[in-house]
Amino acid sequence: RWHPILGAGWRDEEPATIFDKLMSGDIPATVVKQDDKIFAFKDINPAAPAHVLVIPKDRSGLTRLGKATEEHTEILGRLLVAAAEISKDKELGFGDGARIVINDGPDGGQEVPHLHVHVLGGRSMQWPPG
Ligand code: DGP
Repeated sequence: RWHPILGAGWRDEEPATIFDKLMSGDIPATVVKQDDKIFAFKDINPAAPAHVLVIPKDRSGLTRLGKATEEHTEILGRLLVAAAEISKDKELGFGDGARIVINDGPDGGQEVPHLHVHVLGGRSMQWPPG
């Protein structure tokens, strides 16, 4: 199946989400970082002074973290390394440290079925989360 960003060989039985439209530029987004595998952008509804989402460009099989298998090991590492770099970016409003969150499925509060890593910062976080 052909994908506007990923080209041939893309596979996923799950329907596209709004994140595909952000990646293609159909819906504007403030892009923070991207490479061949990952895409990072500012959350439209920030829950902290700095709030960035990091997603895999190819969400094949990864509509949620709970679907991850051994084959996703590399992309999961890439997402966390990107989150680590973003969390140190003072120009984005991050201080010393951040809250890195993955909401997984209905009980986790996930709304968009395309795996995404929340990178939240710029204020002191509380525990436990709500
Ligand atoms: P979650 O609840 O974990 O599925 O988080 C989904 C996040 O996606 C939520 O914090 C808001 C963000 N989001 C949803 N639609 C858009 C959009 O059109 N643009 C941007 N930048 N973020 C979006």
